[in-house]
Amino acid sequence: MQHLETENALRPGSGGASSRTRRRGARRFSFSALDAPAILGVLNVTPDSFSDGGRFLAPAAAVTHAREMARGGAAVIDVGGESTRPGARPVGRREEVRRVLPVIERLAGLRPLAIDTTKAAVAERALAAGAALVNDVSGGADPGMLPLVAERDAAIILMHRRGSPRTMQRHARYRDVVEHVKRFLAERAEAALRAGVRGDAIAVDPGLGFAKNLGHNLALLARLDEITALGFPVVVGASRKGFLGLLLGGAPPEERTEGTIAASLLAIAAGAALVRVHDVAPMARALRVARAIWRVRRP
Ligand code: HH2
Repeated sequence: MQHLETENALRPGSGGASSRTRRRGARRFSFSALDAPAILGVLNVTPDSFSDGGRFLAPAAAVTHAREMARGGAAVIDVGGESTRPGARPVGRREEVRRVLPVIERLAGLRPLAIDTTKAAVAERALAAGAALVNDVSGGADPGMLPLVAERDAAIILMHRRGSPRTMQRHARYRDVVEHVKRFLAERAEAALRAGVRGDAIAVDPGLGFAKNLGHNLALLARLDEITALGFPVVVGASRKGFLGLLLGGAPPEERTEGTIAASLLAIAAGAALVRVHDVAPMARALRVARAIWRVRRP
């Protein structure tokens, strides 16, 4: 599996910043070079994440967990220093950098690293320290984010959400959630291309649980093919989310692994390229079985 490409491997016509503006020798991430479908392992370096808050706040614990996820089958590790759960308190830029930077520095080279942030200033430090992707749950809302990603020749995951973690559940109202999310993601991907981000460095994500109720989450999963039809790799993050708890009679986050795997596999069957999960090893085992079956059906 090859994740990182050299400058020379850029496919002609894939768009992006001119080679003059790219940092020389920068290692690059291409979604097209991923052995998709693949797993994005979640590493929350936070005290308050909804399912694993506080477990990986110490850098040593975070690094150990990242290594476990890499061994378990994660193709990419997603490092985050700010919880986005409904009601979460915002974290200042300095504190976010303080949490993630030591971890990114120690993990550089293990797997391609994503920095899960909405702040361009945090992304800048993380990219300089070795991250190759930005995972932006705001879809690149910070005016500095898309130009930064283009200038650093990095990759970006553009997610749909409405409002902030404190207000988002108030915004869970749509005439047609799939149409709305699709239009938003198409517009943000266009904005990324216009800013100079390479075409094969852009992925989109419907943002399960972000200003979405149970019906919205199910509609997005059931009609995911409408999102994959945009032509960009699709990332899906169902892992341990509240809607799974609702479907499982109020099961707490630690009892949502099977639900996560079911939702993630169905997302992959509908064309998702990456699934973002906490429980990497069980997900990877399920994916191996599914892949064996799909290989026979579609050689
Ligand atoms: N979900 C969460 C955080 N980042 N990124 C993408 N691309 N897609 C998602 O669905 C997504 C995401 C929320 O999950 P988690 O990181 O486990 O919780 P918290 O935000 O409380 O840290």
